[in-house]
Amino acid sequence: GGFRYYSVAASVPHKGPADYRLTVDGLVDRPRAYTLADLRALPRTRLTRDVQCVTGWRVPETPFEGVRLSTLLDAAGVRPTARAIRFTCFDGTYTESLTLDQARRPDVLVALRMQGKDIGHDHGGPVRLYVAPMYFYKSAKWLSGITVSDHVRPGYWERLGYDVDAWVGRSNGRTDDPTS
Ligand SMILES: Nc1nc2c(c(=O)[nH]1)N[C@H]1C(S)=C(S)[C@@H](COP(=O)(O)O)O[C@H]1N2
Ligand SMILES: [Mo]
Repeated sequence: GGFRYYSVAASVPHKGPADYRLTVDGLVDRPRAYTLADLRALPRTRLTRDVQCVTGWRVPETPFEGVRLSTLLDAAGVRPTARAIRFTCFDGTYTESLTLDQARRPDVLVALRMQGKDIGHDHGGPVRLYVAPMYFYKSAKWLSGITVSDHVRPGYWERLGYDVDAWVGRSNGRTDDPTS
């Protein structure tokens, strides 16, 4: 459907309702591990935007559905010294980052559905991050950890040169023209 399958890990375990967990920890008052059922019980947000990979491919008007990251952060009680979020994945390798202000945007989701279906394994299911206003490398697949911290630690591709602030059209040397 226009997507390319990307994984920096050679193989990724499959996880589902029985063994999936998403931990929220770090500079929070109430650390927690969510099951898939816990996440599915929370209020949902639906967003339809173009998906844009920094290498040029793009999938127009892709619906995503999930829980706002800000909902999980509010539930955890973010401490005043917090400035950033680090995301980890159960592929054991990929990481991502956001500033706390970016993470609180209403268009940043802990996504459970994509293209009208539960997110399949290849697209990072059962749960991936979805950072709608940024290039798709920010949208970490197989999300397993959200750690609140006092500084941004650049993620996997960011240590290899991609911009940490990955706004579509305004980063990585790109213009607003999706074909350029
Ligand atoms: N865990 C993990 N998440 C990841 C990646 C990855 O290699 N591993 N690749 C990123 C990049 S560069 C892109 S373009 C998208 C690709 O998502 P897709 O495989 O669903 O098309 O996932 C992002 N999230
Ligand atoms: Mo990408």
